[in-house]
Amino acid sequence: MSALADLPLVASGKVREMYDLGERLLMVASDRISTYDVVHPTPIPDKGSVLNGLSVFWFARTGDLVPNHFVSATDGVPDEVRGRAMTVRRLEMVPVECVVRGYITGSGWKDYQATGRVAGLELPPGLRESDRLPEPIFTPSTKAEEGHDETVSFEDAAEIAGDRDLLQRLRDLSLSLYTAAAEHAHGCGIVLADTKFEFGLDAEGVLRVGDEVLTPDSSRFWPADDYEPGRGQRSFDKQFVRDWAAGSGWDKTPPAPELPQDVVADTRRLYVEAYERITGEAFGDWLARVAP
Ligand code: Q0Z
Repeated sequence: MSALADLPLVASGKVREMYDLGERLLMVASDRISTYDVVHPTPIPDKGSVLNGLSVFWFARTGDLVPNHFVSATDGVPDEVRGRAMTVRRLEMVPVECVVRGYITGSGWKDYQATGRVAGLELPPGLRESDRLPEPIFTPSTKAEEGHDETVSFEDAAEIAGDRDLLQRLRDLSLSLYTAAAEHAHGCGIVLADTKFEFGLDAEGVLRVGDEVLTPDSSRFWPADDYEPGRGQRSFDKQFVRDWAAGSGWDKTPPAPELPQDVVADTRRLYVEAYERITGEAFGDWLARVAP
């Protein structure tokens, strides 16, 4: 098995990396954590394995609904990153972020307050922050300059994708993935408020969902037992980091501060709890299942 250091790096994000395996790609999730878009110097042990394990779970669970890029969490995965990496098919990515919102929060809430609409979609009057929407909505976005995504209308996204029929398919697939996942998560005591998918075409022209899916880094997970509309919700995974950051005097500009060990330990527990609630599997069993 090749060592990670010998593989060509093809892309890197704030908290993960992608490597070239020839025919396939290797997607590696790190233990890094960001708040307010800034990565902390302190890792959260096992965060990468939790997120990767969740993506693997969802790819298996939704593969009959929507084809995806997942190949293996073991074959071709270097020993040193087992648990937090998967091999995937290469796709030609569609340059549109496929956001689905079931609840009104974040930038969607801001846009709704200013205009009564999100992504050009008219929403009912009188919604409160964090309210559940009458039905999930597709609010595509595009990568803007500063890495910050900009919500666009369906028509603008269709223009960017270069194909209106393709965007219609992306919308339908995104809504069906979100609906299936939100229903499953709700049964596990987690509100899946919103999420983001990325799609691409494989070598045979088959449309597949790629990237990570339905993780706390690509979605908002809220604990269902303290869900209450009319205010912002606590994040399932980052509540301790954000609470600590708010009381620390950090002004949310880089560099992010080191995290205290109790915040690290509490946050690790929340990630593991998210994995176990969603998958119904002990987190240790996931690690053992993919161990070299
Ligand atoms: C995903 C990203 C990451 C940094 C490219 N199956 C695929 N085929 C071709 N390209 C991609 C995928 Cl998933 C692809 N990204 C996002 C992921 C690190 C950036 F792990 N960029």
